[in-house]
Amino acid sequence: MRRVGEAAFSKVEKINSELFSLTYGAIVTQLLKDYEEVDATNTQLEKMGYNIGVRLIDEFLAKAQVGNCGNFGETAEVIAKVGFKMFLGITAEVVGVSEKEFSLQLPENPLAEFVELPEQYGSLAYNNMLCGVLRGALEMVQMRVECSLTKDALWGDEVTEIRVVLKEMMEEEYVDDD
Ligand code: MYR
Repeated sequence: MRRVGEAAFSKVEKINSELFSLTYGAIVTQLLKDYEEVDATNTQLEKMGYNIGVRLIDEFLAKAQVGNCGNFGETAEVIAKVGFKMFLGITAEVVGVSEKEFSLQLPENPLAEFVELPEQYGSLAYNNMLCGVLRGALEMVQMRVECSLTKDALWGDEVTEIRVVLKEMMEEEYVDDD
């Protein structure tokens, strides 16, 4: 039996996780075909993620009801424990926190179930869409960040890891009707 509130949060549980992973794989495969090289595919995955992130933040803020975080470490915990749970059904570990940086480690990764990278795609940042999602979502709450995939289980690392670096706290834009 599921606990109310826990499962109801997770979009991923609404679709079969195998289908989710296969669908993401199909997107990556199509990008590799279209862009014909790994670097351009990595860039495109990040951009697609960014476009998702700028939209997904509204749902996150509406459902998660989190207040303003006091520091970047708190932001990291909110993303790791609430954001990842809400959209991917997993939680991440926060490591290497400082005033302007943190890393998120994913012990498991629903995007990459059953995936193995062929040798010629060794430098493919398969999970780069997640970096873009974080960049897009955080930009909408006035944090301009750079995100990079620093480790990936698909590269033989023990975990998949995303490094997030805060570049700037952006000024909120006010529209003056007068
Ligand atoms: C704050 O620091 O004021 C709180 C803002 C938290 C922003 C959280 C963004 C959540 C993005 C979820 C990403 C899920 C990735 C799959």
